[in-house]
Amino acid sequence: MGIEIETPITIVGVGGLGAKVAAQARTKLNTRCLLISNDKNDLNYPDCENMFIDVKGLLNPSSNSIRGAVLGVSNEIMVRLDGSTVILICNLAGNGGTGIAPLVAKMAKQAGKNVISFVVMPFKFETNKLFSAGVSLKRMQESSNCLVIIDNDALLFNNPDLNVEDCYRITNSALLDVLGSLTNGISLGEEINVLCTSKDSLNDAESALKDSFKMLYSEVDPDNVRKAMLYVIGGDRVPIGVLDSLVNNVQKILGKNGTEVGLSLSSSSSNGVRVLLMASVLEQTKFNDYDPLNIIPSDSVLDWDEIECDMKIETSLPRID
Ligand SMILES: Nc1nc2c(ncn2[C@@H]2O[C@H](COP(=O)(O)OP(=O)(O)OP(=O)(O)O)[C@@H](O)[C@H]2O)c(=O)[nH]1
Ligand SMILES: [Mg+2]
Repeated sequence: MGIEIETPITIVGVGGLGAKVAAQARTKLNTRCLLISNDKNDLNYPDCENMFIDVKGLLNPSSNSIRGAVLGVSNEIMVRLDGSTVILICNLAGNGGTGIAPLVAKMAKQAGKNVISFVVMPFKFETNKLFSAGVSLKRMQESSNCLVIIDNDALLFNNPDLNVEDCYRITNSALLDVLGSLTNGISLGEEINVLCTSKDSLNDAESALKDSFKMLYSEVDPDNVRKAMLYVIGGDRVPIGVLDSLVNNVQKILGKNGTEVGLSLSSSSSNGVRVLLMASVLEQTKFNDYDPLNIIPSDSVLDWDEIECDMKIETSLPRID
């Protein structure tokens, strides 16, 4: 069963990508929006509240330093996480996202909110980011009632001809399409949800679905999928027979273990059609391998409960020597 989202909602956008997508989602969901970043340039969106994380004296702060600064203003963040539900949008491919988002998710959970998190994972070639993204993802999962993951790498792997800008546009629209569908009564799975998308504006819905399947296969074992949701953007122009065959194909491929398949249609301003496939899985995804220590259960890791961070301690005590 999908989860119902209680209102009032606060959308929280973390970092550059989080702020960009959250500001657009705010218009779709017509709700309060709070942007949090250690970069002032991310916070220039009208109609959104801002919170600047000041990592004093550092030009290129690490995630741990950003976390230290977040802890310094945690009371203020708690006060601003208003309402019953927090929808958190972040990028785990950047220091801002990995630094701020797991802490905000944890605070929201501790304050008894329903936490719905949308996260973007790095390209595989960003090798220095994979470990940190993997650890942060695990923390986000622990603090979220529902987690939606979109993987830059899976999109690029299947579409190596795309440039980075196109890739960003496609993943960001997929996130916004799913966020927008919430107002049409479409629900999300309680587990980990892997969001896959076709390239934009294909003329053929069936090849768009193939694109999304390719992305899915590079992220999860299809046998682990518990629930699947097909979003056809521009679907109001697709013949009903084609829609029927799309759902049947998903059912044939993923429905072996009684997997439920749902369909959501929405209109599109462009001529083509895009097909998104959201798969709800219980545990195992390719992201588990980003952190080699994942094989150790978290309750056996001594310092797992406290998130690692660097604190700058300012003291006016005189030196004794
Ligand atoms: N899908 C998608 N990925 C993005 C976007 N912007 C950045 N990324 C990914 O995030 C990585 C880091 O880019 P940044 O520009 O630092 O992203 P950011 O959201 O500002 O990250 P922080 O400032 O660290 O929160 C990129 O290499 C991409 O992997 C975007 O608009 N869409
Ligand atoms: Mg940034």
